[in-house]
Amino acid sequence: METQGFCTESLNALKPYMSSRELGKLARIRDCSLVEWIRQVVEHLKPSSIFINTGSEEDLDYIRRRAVENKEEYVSSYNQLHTVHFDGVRDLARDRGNTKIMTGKGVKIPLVNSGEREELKKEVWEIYRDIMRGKEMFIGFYCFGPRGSPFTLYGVQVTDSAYVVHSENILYRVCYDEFTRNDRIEYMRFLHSSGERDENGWSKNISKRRIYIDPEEMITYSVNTQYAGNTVGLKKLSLRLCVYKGFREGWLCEHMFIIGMKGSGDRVAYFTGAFPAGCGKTSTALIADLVVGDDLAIIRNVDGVARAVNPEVGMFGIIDGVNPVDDAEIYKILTSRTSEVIFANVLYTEDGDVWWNGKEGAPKPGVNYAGEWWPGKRDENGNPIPPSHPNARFTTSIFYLSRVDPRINDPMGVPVSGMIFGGRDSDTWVPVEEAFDWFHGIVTKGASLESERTTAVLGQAGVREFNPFAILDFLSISPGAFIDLHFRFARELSQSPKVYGVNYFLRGEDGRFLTEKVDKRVWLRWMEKRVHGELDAVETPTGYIPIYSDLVDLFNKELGKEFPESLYEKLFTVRVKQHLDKIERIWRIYAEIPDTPALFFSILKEEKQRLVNARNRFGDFISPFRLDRA
Ligand code: SPV
Ligand code: MN
Repeated sequence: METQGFCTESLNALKPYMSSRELGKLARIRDCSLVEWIRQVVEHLKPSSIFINTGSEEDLDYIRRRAVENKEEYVSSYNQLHTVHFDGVRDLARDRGNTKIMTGKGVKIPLVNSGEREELKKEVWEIYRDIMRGKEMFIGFYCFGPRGSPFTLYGVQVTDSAYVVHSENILYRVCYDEFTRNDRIEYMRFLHSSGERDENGWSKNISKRRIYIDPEEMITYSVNTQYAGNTVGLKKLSLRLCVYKGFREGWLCEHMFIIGMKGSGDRVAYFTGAFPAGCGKTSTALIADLVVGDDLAIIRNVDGVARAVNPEVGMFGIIDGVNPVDDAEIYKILTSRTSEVIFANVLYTEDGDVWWNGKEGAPKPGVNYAGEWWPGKRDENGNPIPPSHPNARFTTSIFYLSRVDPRINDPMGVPVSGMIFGGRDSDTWVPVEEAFDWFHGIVTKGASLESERTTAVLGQAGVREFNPFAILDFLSISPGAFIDLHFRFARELSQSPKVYGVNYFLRGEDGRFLTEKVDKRVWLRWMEKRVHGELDAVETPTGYIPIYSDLVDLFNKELGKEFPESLYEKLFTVRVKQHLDKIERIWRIYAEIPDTPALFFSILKEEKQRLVNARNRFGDFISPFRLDRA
């Protein structure tokens, strides 16, 4: 009997691979070029069966069950909604070296790992040949943004990993229905296979791990890997596609959280924030009054206003160190009976419990990211193997957060009052500083972002890694072009967001941190008042900083803490030499990037001149008390 559906020919060819029930689900998809692409993929990868995820409760349950049956996830004996996944001991993080942007012949992108499209395609396609033999293929349809929003992108995931689809069912809105209603949606395609897996369930052929991203065709290829940053298409693979699409169309796709800070009355100011890994991004998001997103933001110009949506509805967060005192809310979610959580690379104990570094009680023997584990276990070099990995993660819904902002579902997003950039910096940036204007902020805060890689030795400044906009790993265009995009974007706005630099990692002469974790709330509160024009500021050569008396008030109101004058002076001293050295480093990097806009260099040059002038007048360390109010 002929198959019924919009795309009969492709569907007929798929018949041998899927049950009539699943074929029926696929037949409702209106875009025939998508169904035809699926046919081509299926005929090449040769899965033994295909499952279509419509997002129904039944389908979501089926995916959860298959993840367990495939030994991709292990269920906690204390909570059926908690499962543990292991990526494999050599597959615990993003693979920078094997992640490449596919480009045309001879095209090189500065600071971005890339390769020629046709060559890479040929290579990865060869690896894919017959790779799903004996395996089930899962196909999921997702929205990358709120339903019915002009911001939203769409994505189709094709994978042999139930864990990947399970993760996506938590992290994104399942939008099968949009694909059955509309044949004109533009969508991203994510093709993934874990490849052959060993007795631990880990991907075997790590030497053939590839993550290739084709921004022109909006397709990503990922193979022989399981770590979500490499496999979950809508997470970081989509980010590169989104950056590229935004670049072409004149809007921003950012590696940023979106938070709200409340002011007097029912006033709320929204901020987006970019921080390299381990610099306080998640903790800032969670300390805010309202959370719209914790990792990604799509920002567009709507009637002259920059507005942001979070394309996600879940969190893929670092679990290492999450404890009941410092991270009470996340801890509660991760130990709640009613929350659905996938734990990755934690310890799965012999009694079926989940344990990570930070969890109450001592770890019992069990299985962890490196196989069987017992207290005191060492690796072949004699180094102790921790019970849970430092990059162990949790995947859970953002809606469990008590401070989630209902406007996360607003198709028009939230207006952005400020953009925050923060890095791990022991000696240069002050705790909070407002840029003179958008262009100054983009150049000296966003594009100049650096972060120290190691802080293991007290007092010793670590190696600084350049990470513009905290997005270097996810750029599909030149950093110069990305800066230019930010310039262009703001020129069309009636008012650009303010730009802030923050630094939670300033150290004193004794090597100790000068600020406490909770102080973030004060810096955020100050920003909220600044964007409403409520507070004056002190003008330094690098931007506007808080006035001492305002911080005394804020520390008192917000945290019930004293804020000594001496601490203010230490925190907000302008460290001229450190700033000049930084400008030197940043200048040298961009001097090698041909498409860096001329405006970038002139703004940096002006900053340098202001610092030199100030040094001539005040010396190398300038107390904020010596500077004038703006
Ligand atoms: C990050 O590293 O920025 C993450 C985790 O959010 S990953 O998915 O690996 O990118
Ligand atoms: Mn991230």
